[in-house]
Amino acid sequence: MAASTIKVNLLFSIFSLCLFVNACSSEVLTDVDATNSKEEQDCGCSSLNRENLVKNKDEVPFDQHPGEGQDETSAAKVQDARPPEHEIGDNDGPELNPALKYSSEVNKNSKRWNEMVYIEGGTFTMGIDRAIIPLDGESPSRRVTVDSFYTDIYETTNSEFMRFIQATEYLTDAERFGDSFVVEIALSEETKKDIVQAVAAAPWWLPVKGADWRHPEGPDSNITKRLNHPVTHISWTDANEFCKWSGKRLPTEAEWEYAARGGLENRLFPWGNKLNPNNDHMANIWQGTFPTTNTAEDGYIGTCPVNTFKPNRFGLYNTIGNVWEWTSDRWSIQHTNDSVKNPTGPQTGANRVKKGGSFMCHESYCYRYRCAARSQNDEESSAYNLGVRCVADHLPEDATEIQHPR
Ligand SMILES: [Ca+2]
Ligand SMILES: [Ca+2]
Repeated sequence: MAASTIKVNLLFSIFSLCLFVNACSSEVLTDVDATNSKEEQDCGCSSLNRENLVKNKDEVPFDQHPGEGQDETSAAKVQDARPPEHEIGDNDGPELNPALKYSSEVNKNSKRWNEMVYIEGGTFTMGIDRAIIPLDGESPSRRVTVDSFYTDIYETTNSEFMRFIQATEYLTDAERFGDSFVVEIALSEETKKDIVQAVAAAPWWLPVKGADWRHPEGPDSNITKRLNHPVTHISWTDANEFCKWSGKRLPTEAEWEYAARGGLENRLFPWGNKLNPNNDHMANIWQGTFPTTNTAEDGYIGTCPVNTFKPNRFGLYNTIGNVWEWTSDRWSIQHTNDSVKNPTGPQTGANRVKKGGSFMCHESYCYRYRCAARSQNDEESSAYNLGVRCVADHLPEDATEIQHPR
């Protein structure tokens, strides 16, 4: 073969190789782009502070407003999206309107949701090595040891929070600022018509005047039939004050994750890796198309009673989903690979870690209903899907200890 032919063949081979590599690179780039866009398609609940508001919600692109420009079916779903009223059960205590009526008599008769379970300390794998949302600092996985503690088995209910307010006359941050964040599809037309601001990064979140723990969907809503649902619209500061008043404290992120994992190592969810084992719904999240249509296949459009769905192996309900839960840790996405004992997070930083995801989480926008997932808000932020679960070093006097079979 002539030298010139060999040279041509060699050049052709190199050219082909380049094409192949380039094609592979493009594929990789496409994947990366897809991953990034998934991250960018955020539910926006970490952006919920009052500084992120744009002045005119109509400046937000038209197609980002849920309910607008939708077909008739979607629009109907949007209109139906307010949580249905739940009938009061035998365990819910007397019918009352907590917005109007506070008396020691009421509290004496209302069911307590104050059960705690003892969590024996131990070492577990915290975080995940192959982060699903890397920007949240889910990785690396690391061995973490926590001491024994008690934890509430339920998210804090409206009725438990009402006891705190009645005893202390504490004013929550949402009440102090006069507003809190609610997702647009949960609002009545009456409430929506006066709102002129939106969250720039997530226009389906609106600041609603008069939204607070007693009025989850704004001034024309109440919690009368939701006393056994998790309290919402409480800031980190409110959550911290409530836990202290209860003789408890906020969990560290490590304690929260240790308890949520229930002794199962390296699983996505508290019950394993499959979201709906045996076609059972295990948590209250979002089914359908976010943010316009929630088909509520799990039974709930909004919050659910705190004892819904199966508890994990430690006896905890709804760690994943229903409402996000505050922790005491400040936010950072840098973690050491080293084994650590009782980590408490960084010493400085404006934001605090929240865990577990909420009824607003959908895989396409906010795949954060996982044990290793995490997000953050500043200490004064409050929202429609953010609550708390307290822990304690010693069992408080009025708490009931539950022995949960493992
Ligand atoms: Ca749901
Ligand atoms: Ca939860």
